[in-house]
Amino acid sequence: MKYEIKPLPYSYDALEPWIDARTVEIHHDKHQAAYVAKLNAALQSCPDFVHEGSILSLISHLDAIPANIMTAVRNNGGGAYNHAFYWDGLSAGKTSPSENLSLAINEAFGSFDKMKAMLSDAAVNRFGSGWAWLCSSENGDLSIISTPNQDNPVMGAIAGFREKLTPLFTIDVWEHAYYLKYQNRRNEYVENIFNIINWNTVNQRYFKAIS
Ligand code: MN3
Repeated sequence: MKYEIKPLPYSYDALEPWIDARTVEIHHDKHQAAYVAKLNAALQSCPDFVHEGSILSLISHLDAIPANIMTAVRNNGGGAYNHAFYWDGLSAGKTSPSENLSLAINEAFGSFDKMKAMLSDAAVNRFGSGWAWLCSSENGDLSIISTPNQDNPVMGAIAGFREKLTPLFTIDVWEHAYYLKYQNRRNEYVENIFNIINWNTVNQRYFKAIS
């Protein structure tokens, strides 16, 4: 048993012109694929962790992973899961936040534009490589955080989160996510991501987080 890479939910060029086809292809077929392969390699000695559940459940319970492979699972399980989550949160279609989510955004941040500014800041100012996240608590309160490396808010205490947060949307700010098209202009990449957010997916994630 092995974990498989989750196929892209659209063609390589679906996010053009905001994210170019070549970047999507390399990002999914090479970078994401390498995380999945390294996750499988790390778990070779512990096959129970492969057929027991999803990669999400694996990285949500890192304290159950044997110490000698925990860091490999954290980095590569995070890498495998975060990328699938990232792709699912993007699409070229016109979508918008649900009424429920809009209310929560206004309550937490004051307005959609303020949320956008905070999420952009979290993405642009993440030092080095990592991710920016829009998250929900169990009672529906929204927050914005960033994580280093391949950490995900569901990793909990091991990644420094005291509260259980459910990710709703993420921006990958590793250079491989944007370098071919944007080079050093991470801020432009982040600005353009807002043209291709799949709010249908984000709405569903929010609905599930508070159900
Ligand atoms: Mn990436």
